[in-house]
Amino acid sequence: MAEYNFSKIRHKLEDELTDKRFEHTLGVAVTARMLARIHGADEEAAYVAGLLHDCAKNLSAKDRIHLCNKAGVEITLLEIDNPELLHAKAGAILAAKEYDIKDGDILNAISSHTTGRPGMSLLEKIVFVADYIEPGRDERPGLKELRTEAFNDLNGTVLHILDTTLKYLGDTAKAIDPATRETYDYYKENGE
Ligand code: DGI
Ligand code: FE
Ligand code: FE
Repeated sequence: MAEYNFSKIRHKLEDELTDKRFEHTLGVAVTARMLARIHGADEEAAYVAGLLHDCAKNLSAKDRIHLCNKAGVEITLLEIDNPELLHAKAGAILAAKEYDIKDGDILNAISSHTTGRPGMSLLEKIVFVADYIEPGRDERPGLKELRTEAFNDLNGTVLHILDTTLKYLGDTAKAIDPATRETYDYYKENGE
């Protein structure tokens, strides 16, 4: 028997998310699965992590903060001011609690998918990249090139996405999470 009940997870997500977010979720899951095949990661883990990466997207800021506090997950003042960021950490908690995910690598991939983090695992990079390039995305800069690069050079793609995100955040005067900056610096310095 397969390790994960994909259709049960999909149905629950369909109930929890808006139609648009659910479509995005399916796009990320399939993209993550293809990237996993190309780059030699576990395809089922990538698919499940892709499905669940935005599972907390419909929660209120209050509920996200509450979930993190209850689980003992540290949150920063910047995250409280920009609770959009917290759907990643809250998502990992929800995935463990509501979707019975025990694999720490999958939970990390959900938790790090918005800002990235220094020293990401292969699976984490795959979900981080898939979130940006899935076929339903049309609003983000550099997509055409990144979609090709992602299948050739995953580490380069991570760096380019972070570079673009930092520029975008600078343009919109949104607060830059230190995690986004640290992840960029790390991949610029280390390459992988
Ligand atoms: O949840 P998605 O829309 O699929 O994508 P995501 O999890 O990458 O979240 C995207 C949002 O996160 C986007 O509006 C930019 C924002 N974001 C990413 N890094 C930072 C950030 N927002 C702030 N304030 N600071 C960051 O460093
Ligand atoms: Fe997200
Ligand atoms: Fe997403």
